[in-house]
Amino acid sequence: MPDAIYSKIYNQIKISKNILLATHENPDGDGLSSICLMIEIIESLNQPYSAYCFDQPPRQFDFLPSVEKIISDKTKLNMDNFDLIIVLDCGSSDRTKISDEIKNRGKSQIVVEIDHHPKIEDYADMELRDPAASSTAEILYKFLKANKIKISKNIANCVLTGILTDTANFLYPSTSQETIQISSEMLSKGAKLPQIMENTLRNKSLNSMKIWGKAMSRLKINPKYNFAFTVLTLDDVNDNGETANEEELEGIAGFISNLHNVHGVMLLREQPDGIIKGSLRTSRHDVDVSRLAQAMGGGGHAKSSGFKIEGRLERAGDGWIIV
Ligand SMILES: [Mn+2]
Repeated sequence: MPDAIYSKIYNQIKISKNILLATHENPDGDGLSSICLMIEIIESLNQPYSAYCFDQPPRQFDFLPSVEKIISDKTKLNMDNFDLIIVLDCGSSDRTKISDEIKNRGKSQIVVEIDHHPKIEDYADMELRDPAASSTAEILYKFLKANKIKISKNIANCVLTGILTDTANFLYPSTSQETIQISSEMLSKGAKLPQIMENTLRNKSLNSMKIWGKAMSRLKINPKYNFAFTVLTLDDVNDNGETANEEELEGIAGFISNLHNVHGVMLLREQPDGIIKGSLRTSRHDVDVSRLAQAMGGGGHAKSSGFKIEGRLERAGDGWIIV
């Protein structure tokens, strides 16, 4: 990445009068850490800003600095007031749920995109993208270094949380030597590893453990494609009158990708709005599940991607069909 883009974006932040930070719907640890890290930078510059996410951050991320400042009520934003919009960790602008406002922006409004997903859409005026980076947090680390911004304890916590959650604690092949080096440096800067682990990994309720169990017990391997499949219906998720949060269910596909000797895994999960969410994972270097996700109208990374389709899941013999 040429160094100029780092300072160009930093200068734009410094000269802007009102900044909007945004990340994707159903926010994950990387998207939220990236927003919180940018808040640290912007507050230290005393710049006015707002932070927006379509869905409220899951409570497990309450430990992130300033996460309570992220608003989910779009009516509280006057989009015309922002002269700089920074979109973090979004493969496409649709995932911000303010893509109309972004695409139809005024002439004096600048959009900056900072992301590690492969490029599928050109909507930003300035783009800081590195698909080889483990996480958006890892890209922001380089942004901090290039601009000689002091890494406080809060910032170190954000970088480490983003890296750990997006690599499943260094499990995914996106983990590079540099990822580990950066993480080690964040520990020396005061990042609280036990607190991050406690909140992001050891956070499962009894109810969500049982749901995970259901997904495991239904696993089947399709011998033709050597691909493993499983499903979760709405009834499975709401069984005990308790609903597991998105983040708790999100990890299931990652876990079943530990299955030995398959090309990949797919989890189909019914959502309350009549949509089925498909999550694809592979731990093989020679398989790119994002191509399958794209064929289904979705997207994502080579090792971790997803799609959404309308419908419901119904039992058919010893399998399942989408109706
Ligand atoms: Mn990410």
